[in-house]
Amino acid sequence: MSEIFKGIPAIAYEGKDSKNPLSFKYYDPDRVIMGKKMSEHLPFAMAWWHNLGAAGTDMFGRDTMDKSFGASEKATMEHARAKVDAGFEFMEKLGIKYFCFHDVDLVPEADDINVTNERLDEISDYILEKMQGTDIKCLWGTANMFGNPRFMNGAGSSNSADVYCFAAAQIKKALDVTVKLGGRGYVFWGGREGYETLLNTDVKFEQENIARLMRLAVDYGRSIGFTGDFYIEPKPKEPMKHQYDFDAATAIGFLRQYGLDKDFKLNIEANHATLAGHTFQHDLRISAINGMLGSIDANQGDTLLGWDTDEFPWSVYEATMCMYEVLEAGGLTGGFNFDSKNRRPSNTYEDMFHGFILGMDTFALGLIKAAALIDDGRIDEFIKERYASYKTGIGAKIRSGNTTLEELAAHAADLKAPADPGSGRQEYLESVVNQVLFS
Ligand code: XUL
Ligand code: CO
Repeated sequence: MSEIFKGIPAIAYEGKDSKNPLSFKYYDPDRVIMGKKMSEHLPFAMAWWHNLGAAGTDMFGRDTMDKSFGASEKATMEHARAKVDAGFEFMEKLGIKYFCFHDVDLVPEADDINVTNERLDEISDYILEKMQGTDIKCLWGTANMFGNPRFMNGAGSSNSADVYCFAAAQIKKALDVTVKLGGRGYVFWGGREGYETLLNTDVKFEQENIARLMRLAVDYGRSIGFTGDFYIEPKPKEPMKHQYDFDAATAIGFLRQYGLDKDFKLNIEANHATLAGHTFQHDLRISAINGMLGSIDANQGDTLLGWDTDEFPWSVYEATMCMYEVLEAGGLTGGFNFDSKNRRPSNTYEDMFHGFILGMDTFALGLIKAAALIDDGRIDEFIKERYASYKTGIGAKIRSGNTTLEELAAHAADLKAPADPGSGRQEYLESVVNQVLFS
């Protein structure tokens, strides 16, 4: 098989002073941070759809990039195999150890689902073959239940029982392929699970159906030996006006309501959190404190645009606060999937590498700086001290649950005037972050 990314060498760590665009400045896989190698803290993954599929098309213009990878015609099995070849060469050159896929990223979808499934068998055999002799693994798989017109009214939330069965069929096959490839996780992103108008929607009915489909997926997955985590990937909108898995808190409530919280965690995507009106860090924190921080779709949005731009992450502030949450949570069971794509005008093979180098270096720097913030200790210490009034006296009674409303009221009556809760010191804390980041 001939080289696809000709002239692009294996990308090595050269350090922060290197001017070589095809080198890592911060991602040094064997460097140990807080007792673990960088490569273990940061199980990076390649998203099949963006990296091997997306070719720059937007609402106003067609492809700007050539992602045929040498195949004579796109959307053929020849092209599907060329994508596998390109994907493995790409991951090996970057030292990426994981990939993520939707069923229809791997093969062109046929009109007949049985034909699509045969194609998936063929391509997963080929992927398995390519995995032999490498240490590349599958992070997670998923079914695309949003692209085909049959899903226009939803998949698990569809008004049509037949469409619901097609969703089930795709999930079953995507789980088969995920298990075959040894995937760590399985994702549900409900792109069409929501509504355009409440005038035609029975929300309770739809949510019950989605939960049932997830339960059936868990039961089937466990029956074929899938021991990994299922994930919900929250997103508030786009493509639907309102999506049920709006944000981490909403998805956690849903999972608990339907008894799915033992099998599911969350896959938090930076750009989805910001679309929900949160910071990336917020949705990570909410997931972590509920024991549900599973995996991350690493990207970033644009504050000037109100949609999901899936940019390669380059904000070191965001990556640092992300890694701070991940370190404090004790790590991920999943990994960091670059659900990120090159900008339309960045249309060469080299740009594909620049995107990943940027993303990997940004998270490596975030990891280094988050560890430094924790080591510095001022932030953690400040937070601990801020709640010191709960350590003794009436505060300790509140925390232990050993009090009554009357007792608290009597305490307040004795005090007569409100006590001074103390400064929040936000500006000071922000300056600590800057000092750690730029020293
Ligand atoms: C869409 C998105 C998806 C999921 C997988 O916004 O993030 O690509 O990650 O379906
Ligand atoms: Co995503």
